[in-house]
Amino acid sequence: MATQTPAIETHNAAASKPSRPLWLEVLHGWVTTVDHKKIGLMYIGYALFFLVVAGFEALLMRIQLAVPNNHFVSPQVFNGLFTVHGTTMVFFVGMPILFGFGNYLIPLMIGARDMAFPRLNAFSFWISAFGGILLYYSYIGGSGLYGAGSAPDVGWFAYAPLTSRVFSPGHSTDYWTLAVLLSGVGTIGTALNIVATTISMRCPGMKMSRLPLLVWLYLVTSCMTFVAVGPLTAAQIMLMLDRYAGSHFFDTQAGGSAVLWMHFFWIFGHPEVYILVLPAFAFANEIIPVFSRKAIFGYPAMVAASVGIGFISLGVWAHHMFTVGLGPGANTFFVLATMVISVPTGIKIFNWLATLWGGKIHFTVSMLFAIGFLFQFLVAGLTGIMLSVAPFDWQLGNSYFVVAHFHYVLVGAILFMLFSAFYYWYPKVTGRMLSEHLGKWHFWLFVIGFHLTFDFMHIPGLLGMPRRIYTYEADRGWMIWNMIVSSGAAIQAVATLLFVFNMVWSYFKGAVAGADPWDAWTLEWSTTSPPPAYNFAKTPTVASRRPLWDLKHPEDPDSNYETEQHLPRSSQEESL
Ligand code: HEM
Ligand SMILES: [Cu+2]
Repeated sequence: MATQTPAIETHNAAASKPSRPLWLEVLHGWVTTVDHKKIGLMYIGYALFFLVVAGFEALLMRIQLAVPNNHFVSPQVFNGLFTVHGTTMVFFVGMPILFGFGNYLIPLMIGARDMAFPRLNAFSFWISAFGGILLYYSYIGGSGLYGAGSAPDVGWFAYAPLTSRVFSPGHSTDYWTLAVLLSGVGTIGTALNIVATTISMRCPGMKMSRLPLLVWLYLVTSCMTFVAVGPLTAAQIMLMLDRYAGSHFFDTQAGGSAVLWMHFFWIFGHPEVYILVLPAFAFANEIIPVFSRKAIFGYPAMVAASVGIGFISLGVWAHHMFTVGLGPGANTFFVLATMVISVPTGIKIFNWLATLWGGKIHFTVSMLFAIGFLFQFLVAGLTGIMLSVAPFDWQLGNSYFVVAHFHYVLVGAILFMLFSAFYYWYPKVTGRMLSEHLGKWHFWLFVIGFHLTFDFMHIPGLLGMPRRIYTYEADRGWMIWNMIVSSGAAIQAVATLLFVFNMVWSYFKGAVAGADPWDAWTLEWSTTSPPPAYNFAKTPTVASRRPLWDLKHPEDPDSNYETEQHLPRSSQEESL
């Protein structure tokens, strides 16, 4: 016995060391992971949690507004609700869930084993997650005008002078500023990773002209993030200096400018809505062709339109400021710039329709949500063009018509496409199918709820109902519409809970998916479901935009729908 080497002893000692309880082992694995798939899932899980929280906040607001002269919540609480609902939905639901999908899918789609900077990836997630916790800590630590513990109540765009120490003497505005600032740092980190991974981690043969469109759109989104988040972060630091270091950047009384904050916020704010919608477009570019059994129509035009949207959307921000008095020159420029953005967006809509045209359409739940997205995004685009006409906006700016418009984009387009993406990629992530039966209930309930809520929300807006009011008189003619809107919101809530139930139930009871349940064509479907930790046993080599399809369907004349020469069939089988 004495003869054993110390190393062996240490090994035995380690073996004999009481191992951690399983739950702790699992927790440790997730908390310390740098694996892009796990980080992607943590982003998605965290965002789903906040979707339920912010959805609940929306429901509370809709209960308050369902009838006139209601006192279900106080004006202060209502101010907190729309501020936290809007901030949460944009920064702690939209951004993390879309970057979560990007994180999970991009390395798999380009044939890589992970993101370029795995530790930066983990850091970006945890700092964004901390931002969300900080925002809700404000309910405990933000000592506002109403004593200890109050939510930020300055609206999601936090206009000056509402954010000054005079109007917001407590810390709730500081928690809003720091929460959003940290989420910005995390977003920049993730965007950096996406750009570096896409440029430097592609497998052999994956030229930029063969990149899945999803990856192209995340590349554009990430570049926009670099440009858009900086000005907001700078403005937030200026705000903190105004609040604690005696500067007067946004204090009009002391030579500063409240309009300066608006410019900084919307230079970020408008590109932000495209940073949210481009990933939704990315999902549509993958899902609509697969369920139409046709390659996407106009791949190069889709790339060009996305890059076009990326650029133009950086130059339209003042359409949020038509009522500020920037003058006819500036207003005219921003009216025209905003209208121009409908050209590349229109190209996308036509290309999706052209892809559907003549296709063998499979109406899976994922496809139903994608078709819903297509219709609703078109409607949202049309009301957007209406609001880009300055005189029209002078009438309807800050009314419920505007609230209906942006929810038509955020819910009707982005949330619909997110649901579609869940039904499409859930089998890859879990190895099981989401129930199509429950999914069809989810879809139709959500469609009915959505249209009751946001179609009818336009009407009180046209009848003069301003946004952010916590109640209204009975003689305004807004009651019936608000009742319909609120009942629609309740139906959306039920549909969303049904979706959450389907996600949990299918994880244990769903049909086994196999590697490629949809007969798709991008590389993530060439791995097992779920994919192994190392993604690919051997780095694949691709020779077209639809590597997997070409392998499975050599008979398809549409196969290799790319002009370039590609590898002879045998080496392909061997390479994949
Ligand atoms: C799904 C159902 C939803 C309902 C019923 C809903 C309802 C509402 C309501 C009632 C308001 C307050 C309007 C006001 O008083 O001015 C609001 C504001 C807002 N919502 Fe939603 N919302 C929903 C989803 C979303 C989603 C998915 C997003 C973003 C991804 C979002 C982003 C916003 C923003 C940014 C505001 C403005 C907050 C502010 O004025 O500061 N909402 N929403
Ligand atoms: Cu805008």
